[in-house]
Amino acid sequence: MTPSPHRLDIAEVRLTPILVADPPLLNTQGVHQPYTPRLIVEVVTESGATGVGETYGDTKYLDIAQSLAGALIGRPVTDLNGLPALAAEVCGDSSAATAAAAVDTGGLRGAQTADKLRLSVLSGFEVACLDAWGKDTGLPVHALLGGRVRDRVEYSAYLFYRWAEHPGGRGERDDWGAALDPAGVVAQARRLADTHGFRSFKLKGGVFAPDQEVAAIRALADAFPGRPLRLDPNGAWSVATSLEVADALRDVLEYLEDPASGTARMAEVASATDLPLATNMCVTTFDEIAEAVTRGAVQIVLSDHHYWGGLRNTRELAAVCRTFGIGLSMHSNTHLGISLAAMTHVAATVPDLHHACDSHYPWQTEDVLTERLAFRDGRMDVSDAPGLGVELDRDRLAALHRRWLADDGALRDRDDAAAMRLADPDWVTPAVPRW
Ligand code: GKR
Ligand code: MG
Repeated sequence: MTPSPHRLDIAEVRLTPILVADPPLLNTQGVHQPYTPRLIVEVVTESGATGVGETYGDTKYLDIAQSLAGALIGRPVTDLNGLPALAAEVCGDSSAATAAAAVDTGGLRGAQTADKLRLSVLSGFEVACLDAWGKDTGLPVHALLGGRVRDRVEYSAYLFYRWAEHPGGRGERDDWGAALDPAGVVAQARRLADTHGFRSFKLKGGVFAPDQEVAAIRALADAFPGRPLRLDPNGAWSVATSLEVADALRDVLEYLEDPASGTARMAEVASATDLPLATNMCVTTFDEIAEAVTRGAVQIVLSDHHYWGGLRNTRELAAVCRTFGIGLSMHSNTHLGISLAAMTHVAATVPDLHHACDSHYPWQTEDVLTERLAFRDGRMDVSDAPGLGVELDRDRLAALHRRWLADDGALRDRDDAAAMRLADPDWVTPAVPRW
């Protein structure tokens, strides 16, 4: 007799948009708002397992998530290969998904297309399905991805120029103070290293004139000799400026991240320097790989399971990178512990992970988990607990959702330029190249 298949059908999908406190971190487009939108996805199986996922919470992502949530009911939680087609079918012509290609002013992730939006939403559902599947079977997510090849995943300290507080004293105040010069950047790096044990440092650049950011990296190199350093101006520089910075820092940088905007400019820079270039802007979908590889535009791709449509696509990206001798690491945007756990599970399964992964997590003082995740010696232990190995704290989730409900809509979409205008009313999103 044929055994009946263990289908694990999805009985319910819950979507909870939240607003999470975010410090006044500066980037080339402006400053972070006091609260940032995230979406928590819960997938409940008929067997009673609940899986959690996390992704962007801006309105354009929420619209897509709502369409997808309804379509998942009654489908097997294990049918991950069916998710992209389902998403295209139910969201393909929704107005949010048809956003024309345009520069994404919030995420600093290069051109934004309907596909990219959909994949980012899909990633939250894929992670929730994997978590539910793991919880039902008692297997960790990394096992569902083929098993871990390392026990711990290394992360880097993510340094930001920042203000002590948000304009007008809005939002929560922390005790980090301002970091607006080399001494401030070094002090921030030291505190992050002392607290979390990070060994690599990435500075978010594109905020001040390049010579000031070169000075900050030099100060870091003096303070932390021999440690891997990176600088990321999010495409704010011209080819000539990128080459000047590459030349000034080639002895201390592990890589230069998105110095110039777009594959063509990156290729020009790459052809004239031997400093490796990394990107989370010009290669963020499979469609963008061929041109970048053909033109030799990037040497390291910074994967991000939100961008690439989930953990399994991240592994496929890793295989493509391996094929072409391109290095792999991980990009991060503002995120909570669910995404950090997901990042850690997939990173644990990728053999050729060449650099410490980025994570914004230390800047997020609020979370929706019962227990905050902790870096040890700059690393996250890979959990062997069922699923992602994290538990939702419903009271915390409800509190952050109440904040979202109470908002008049002003903060429900990330807009770093709008936040900057509260300090500088004449601020407009700078055109690239800015320098
Ligand atoms: O949060 O300000 C920020 C970052 O600039 C983020 O938006 C970028 O996506 O961290 C990212 C990056 O590496 O480009
Ligand atoms: Mg970047």
